[in-house]
Parts: sequence; structure tokens; C-alpha cells
Amino acid sequence: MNNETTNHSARLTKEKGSTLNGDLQVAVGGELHQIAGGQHPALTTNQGVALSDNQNSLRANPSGPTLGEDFILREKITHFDHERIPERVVHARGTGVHGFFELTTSLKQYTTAKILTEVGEKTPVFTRMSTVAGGAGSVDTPRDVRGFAVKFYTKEGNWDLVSNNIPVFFIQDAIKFPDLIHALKMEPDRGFPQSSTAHDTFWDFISLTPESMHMVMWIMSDRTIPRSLRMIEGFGVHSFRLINHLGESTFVKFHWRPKLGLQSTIWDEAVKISGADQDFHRRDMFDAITSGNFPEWEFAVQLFTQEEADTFPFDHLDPTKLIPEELVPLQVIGRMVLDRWPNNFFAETEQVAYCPSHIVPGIDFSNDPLLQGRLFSYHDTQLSRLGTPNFHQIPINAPKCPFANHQRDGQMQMAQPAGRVAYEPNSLSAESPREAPAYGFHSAAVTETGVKGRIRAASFADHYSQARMFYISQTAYEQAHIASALVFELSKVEHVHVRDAIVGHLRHIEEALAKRVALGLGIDELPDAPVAAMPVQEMKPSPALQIIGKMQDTLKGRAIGILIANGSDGAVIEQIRKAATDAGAAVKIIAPNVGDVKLAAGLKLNADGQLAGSPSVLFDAVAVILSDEGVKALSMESAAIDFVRDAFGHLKAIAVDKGGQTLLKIANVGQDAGVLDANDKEAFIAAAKTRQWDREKSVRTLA
Ligand code: HDD
Repeated sequence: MNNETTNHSARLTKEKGSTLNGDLQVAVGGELHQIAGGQHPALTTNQGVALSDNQNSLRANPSGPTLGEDFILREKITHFDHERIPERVVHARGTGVHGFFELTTSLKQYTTAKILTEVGEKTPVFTRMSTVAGGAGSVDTPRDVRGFAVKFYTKEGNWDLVSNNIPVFFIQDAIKFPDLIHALKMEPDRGFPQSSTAHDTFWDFISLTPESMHMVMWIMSDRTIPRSLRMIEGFGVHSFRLINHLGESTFVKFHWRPKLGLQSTIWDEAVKISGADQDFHRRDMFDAITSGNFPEWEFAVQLFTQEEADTFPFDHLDPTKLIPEELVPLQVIGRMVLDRWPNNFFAETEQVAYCPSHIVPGIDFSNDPLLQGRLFSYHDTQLSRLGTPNFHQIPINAPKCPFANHQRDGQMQMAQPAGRVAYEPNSLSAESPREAPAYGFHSAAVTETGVKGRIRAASFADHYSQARMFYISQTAYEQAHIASALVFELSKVEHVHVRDAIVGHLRHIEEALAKRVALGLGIDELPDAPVAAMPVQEMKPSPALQIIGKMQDTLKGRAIGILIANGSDGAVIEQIRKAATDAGAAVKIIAPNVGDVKLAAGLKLNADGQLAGSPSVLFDAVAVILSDEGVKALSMESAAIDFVRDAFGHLKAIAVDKGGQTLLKIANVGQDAGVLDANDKEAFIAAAKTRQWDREKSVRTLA
């Protein structure tokens, strides 16, 4: 035993006031290491006491116990032990970004809210997009609804529009929410599945809740496996009210529409992305923001009066119903640009607290019973998550306009209101805050009559008409994906009676769909359809509900991967790279190893990604440029074979030179209009902007 005291402590060579200037020498394993110099603030305790040594705790002697006296060790470890707060009970996994909202058309006729009347005004926003079911550390790409919550820091207070990427919801009344979420999340006895609805309890609940069938159609569509958070729509779901200067109110539904258009992945692709990059969506957003490719959404409204609502063939207060664009057109009134990544994930993205009850004068709630329950739930959950009614003082939650009232004290109170008056009315203070009847918040003047009770309105009884409308509005490819998703999900359900019950519901939506799903599940005889509370109404298809129809013919926001190896032709690579970059795509060079690849003619090219870590699922289209030597090397690499097989299977355009073509043959990949000569760059770029939908029937059996 060496009882000598060895100097393991950090030593600072120069000191200038409280800022330390110079090289830091750190002892690791007895050796001194130099760490680059610079202007460093002194490392201190939370009380501001500078530390002389952050590497070693205070010990009685070199082989003795650690001393309880070590307040530095205790403070550091204690703080660390308390770093976590409860994750959100739903929407735990999310990505937040700062940006701004700009109004382009005034709604002055309908509302007094400045955010909706001051054209050209840029209002700061913080937007968080999320999955619903998984925990905070779950993957980004399960089949799941995406949350789309926007906090507008308006001049008149914070307005939170807490939306999803689906315009309807599973249930009609908030009292069902805990049941829905308990059924949807991991099963309580076994603790799985994480972030997936493909299990018994979810489908059991759904089978007994026919009002959810419309939303089920949406979640079984590719909307729930988006390509990017930059390519999803957002919907406020509920009807809200706008109130004008005369006190008149108009109903409104809010919509976000991505400038990049809609794009989804294919199920097999989403599954593989989950393995290749758990943070696929967060990284995609980070890369876009930090490279200056700021995503943008149009903000649109549907406006309608009570008289118009009375003519709709559904109740707009029922959150399982949407208002077809063909019935009430969307008016684009503004835009949102996300342009700044948060400084700190926890401080901002984790601590941001959205509440649908955060609303500003000129906007009001409707009587949608789901919305009414949400008005209570969010504030309540923030108390448990953030631990104090003062969560509005956390910088990400604080209004950017002045705010003052007589609420006082509480845990983590940061404000220091001066004076002896903390009540209203008072005659003692000339400065204390008072009511502002002229411009303060007024609720819509609505007359309510009737008999109190636990009631579901008769106008909420139509559970299948819009589910059918959604299904018949889809292209044949999208319908096939819905059928396949239902087969996949229900194949994971062990209880046969639950599968049968769902197929029974599908019969109300579309008999052919029920038959496809039954066939996929090996159900020989179609189960009876349950008795519907109301006959299904035939509604006109609404093409606006498709994804394919809203996909944009562009490479902007998309990514191209070029697979190369030693001996590849640099001129062909450059040609494809330039054409793709000019078209707006991000291009990555993939090779068996990162670092320099030795191209033909003595050229060298630095690879961005290593083949095994950069599968084709991470790209929207690929090129394979290989010499004979390269093909030989890659023909034995399963990652290379998977690269081209998956690109083909996921309906992507593939550009190949002679060597690339040989790799396709070795991988047993077929030929079609989406497999193109790498020298025909125009054709490749055109094909890369879309998916090769016609190929699908040759690569997979769809239900
Ligand atoms: Fe909710 C979070 C969206 C119904 C209760 N919800 C949450 C988030 C979004 C939505 C986007 C994440 C916010 C964030 O990023 O922090 N929720 C919706 C939509 C709904 C909906 C669009 C239906 C139209 N939610 C809903 C109901 C209830 C809740 C009916 C309860 C009665 N939701 C919550 C919550 C959460 C939440 C438990 C969890 C974390 C949080 O609020 O801040 O209160």
C-alpha cells in the first residue's frame, strides 16, 4: 500500500480575477494532461465558492474513507440525484424548437385578438412535437399520433394551441381519457409494449368504443409514420370561438400546413429506421435548424357560424368529427417558421408547459366536452410535473408581455413583489394591478339552458360515417396500407374475440376493407357488425384527407445517399451530388469506411457515413456508384445488399452505374422505371422527388 499523498488534483497555471486564463493540467491515472486554454469562469459550488479540485473527493488519507465534511461532494451528488422530474404522462417524447408566427391576413372582423389582427407582426413561438405513447427515451418512429403544440408569446398573454397531426380524437368526452391512455400505453403487468398500439388492451378498448373508429382509420394510415416532423400537418381538433369588438362570436378550427408538403414512410421502413436511428425525427429537425433550412407551416382557419353549423350532417362539437375542407374552405392567414434550436433541452423542451386553457382575449372555448376536460387536465399535470404553481415563472413558460396579479408565494417563487398590498380591491396602493374591463378577457356571451346530467348528446351518435369518408377518400395505395396496418396490429392481439369485434366495426366503414382484414387475419367467416347507434351516412370523398395528394414534387428537405467504394468514378458521383444539392436535397456519401475513399484516377473523397451505420432507410433516394473492385468488395457485405434491397422495397428511386447495376443483380433487385442510369441525372432527380408507388405490388403482399 502506498501511503504517500499523490497529487491528483487539477492545477490551474494562471489566474486573473474570477476568470481563469491558461492551460488546465488534469491528473488522470497519475499522468498530467494539458487541456486547451481560454477564458474560463471559475468552477464553483452553487453558493459561488470556487473549487480547487473537481477530480477527487475529500478523504482521510490516500487509502482512507471519504469524509462527510466534503460539502462539495455532497452538493454535487445530491443535485445529480434529483436531476429528473416526472415525464409527461402522455407525449413524453418530444422535440421543441423556437420560431415566430407572422400574420398575413387580419381576422379583425371576427376577433379582437391582436395575434390574429396585426398583419406583419412577428410573435415568438415555442413549438414542441411529440409521440403520444412512448416514454421520454423511446424511439422517434413508432406508429403513433404526433403532438403539435405551439406556445404563442403574444402581447396579450400566452396562447397555447395544443394540437395533434390528426384532426379528430379517439373519444368524445374527457372522462374517458384515463381509460384510453391506460389501454394504449404499455400493459401494467408486463411493462410492454413501449410506444405501440399493437396489443390487446388498446384494441379491446377500441372494440368497445365505436366513437374511436374514425381516429382509428387515421392512425392506421401512414400519417402516423411521418418521414419528418417538418412534413406533418397540425390540427387544433376542437372548434374554438373568435369574439369581435361587438362581442359577436364565430366558430373557428385551426390548421397548420407544412410548406414542404406531407410525406410519410412505409411501415417496413419506419420499423428499420427505429433501429438505424432512434432519434431520427429529432436529429432531422436539429440538422434542418442548425443548417439554416428552417421549416415553415401555413396557419389556416375554417370559420363558420352557428347557423352554418346547424346545417352540417354532424355535430362540430364532437371531437371525433372533422369539417371537410369542401364544406368549409381553409383560409390561410399566417405562417410559422421554426428557426432556433433551444440552448438547453431540459430547461426549454422538457419544462415547457402547454395548457389549452392558456388563451387570450378575443378567442374562447367551445362546449366540446373533450376540450372542456382538457382545460382542467393540463394545468393540473404541470403541478405534478414541475412541482409548483409558479411554473409560469420558468423562462420558457413566462409571458413576454408584462404580467401582474396578487397571487403570491408558493414553492420556487422567483418574483419579489414589493409593498404591503397583495389583494384587490385596495385603496392603499396606486401601482397595484387592477382589472381591465375594456380589453381584459371576456367569455363569449352564450345562453345555456337545459337539464343537468351525465349526458352524451344524441348528435354525437354517428360513429362510422366520417370513418368511411376518410377511407374512401384515400388512394388505392393508401387504402392498402390501412388494411395492412390493421392486419399487422390485430395480428399482435391474442384475444380472438377482440380481433373479430374490430372486423365487425370495419363492416360499417367498408365491407371490402373488413374482408381484406379478415383474410389477412385468417378469419373465414366475417363476424357480425355491431348494432350502429345511427345509420351510416354516405358522405362525399374529401381528397384533402390523402397524404399522397399532398406530397410535394420536391427534393427540398429530403436526403440522398450515394453508396461508393474504392475505385468508384468521381465524375459520376459529383454529377449526382451536384444535381441533388441543386434540387435542394442534403447529400451524404456512404462507403464501407468513413474517411478517405480512393476513387478512380487517383482522386479521393471523404465519406460522411459508414455503410453499416447508414442504411438506405435514412434517405429518400439513393445512388450506387461502384467499380468492379467495389462491387467485389461489397457483394459479400449484407449491409450493401440490404442497402439496395431496402431502397427498392421502400419504393425509392435508385441511380446506378455499371457497378451499381451489378450489385442490384447480386442482391436480386428487379428493374423498373425507378431504377435509373446514373448518367441520366435529370431522370433520377425527377424520380427521387416521389415514391415508385407502382412498384409496391411487386415487392410486398398487401392485405
Ligand atoms: Fe393532451 C399533453 C394534444 C386530449 C391531457 N396533449 C398533450 C400534448 C399534446 C396534446 C400535443 C403534449 C404537449 C407538450 O408538448 O408538452 N391532447 C392533445 C389533443 C387532444 C388531447 C390534440 C384532443 C383533441 N389530452 C387530451 C385529453 C386530456 C389530455 C382529453 C385529459 C383530459 N395531454 C393531457 C395531459 C398532458 C397532455 C395529461 C400530458 C403532459 C401535458 O399535458 O403537459 O395533461
